[in-house]
Amino acid sequence: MDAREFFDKLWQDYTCLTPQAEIIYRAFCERNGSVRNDHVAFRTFDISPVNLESLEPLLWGLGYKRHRQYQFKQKKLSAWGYIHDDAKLPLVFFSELLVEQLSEPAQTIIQRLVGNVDEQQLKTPAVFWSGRLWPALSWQEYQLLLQESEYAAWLAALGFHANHFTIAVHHLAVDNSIEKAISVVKDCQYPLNEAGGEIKGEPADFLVQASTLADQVLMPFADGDEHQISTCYYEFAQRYREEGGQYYAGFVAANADKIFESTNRFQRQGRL
Ligand code: OOG
Ligand code: NI
Repeated sequence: MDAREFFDKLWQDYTCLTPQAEIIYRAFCERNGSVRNDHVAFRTFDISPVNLESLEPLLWGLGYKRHRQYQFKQKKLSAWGYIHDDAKLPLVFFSELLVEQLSEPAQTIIQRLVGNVDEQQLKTPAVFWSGRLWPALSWQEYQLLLQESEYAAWLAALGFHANHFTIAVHHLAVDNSIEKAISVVKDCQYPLNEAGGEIKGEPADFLVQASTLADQVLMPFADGDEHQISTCYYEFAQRYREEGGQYYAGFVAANADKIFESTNRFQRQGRL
């Protein structure tokens, strides 16, 4: 599978879970002619065989290489940014949850889930849209994870998907500032992630970002109940050129820390 096919398939899976992305994408296409994807993000647990180090060779196979590492102490996450020689291809942000830092009960749940993974399924890049590779957890287990790590609950319930795609605002013909991009999203009537303010970062960071709040889906849990949970969101990134004239190709940990909150459904309920 080449990188283009990879991102086409990834987008299909992502928009199934995230109908807002298709609608917002179309609105931007209509106004700007074409829309480029700045980056996609993936989430995983730092437990073999699904940890970042085990899965990233699949990214090497697509032509990506490691760029820079990021740490999120409070969220108990570690991440890498990846770049490709073909500048037309999106960047990749791949994070993993440091499971040992969670409570024993949370660790036990996650170990059980990961124990169900069939390693055969981790051999092709299709794993990145393979969804849950373990049985549904109970609503009670979901709640336990949610109390400690919203990321853990999201990943346990949904499994592997692109967590988001990102419109490269700096490449847009018309809506080429984060403010203009935000106004298009508001016209589509999708709520934005307001954690840390609508706009994350400053031009001095070479990257300013905004994101929607994740869509919601009715998800069946192991005990037979169905509950609304957050799926995925859409992001908007405006990059600035560095001294050499090239666009900044990294991420900004302080921004990312707030972007992660886009899947936090308590924000939607005005409780965050
Ligand atoms: C990733 C959040 C960070 C960025 O652009 O800084 C991020 C996630 O929610 O998994 O995407
Ligand atoms: Ni992002």
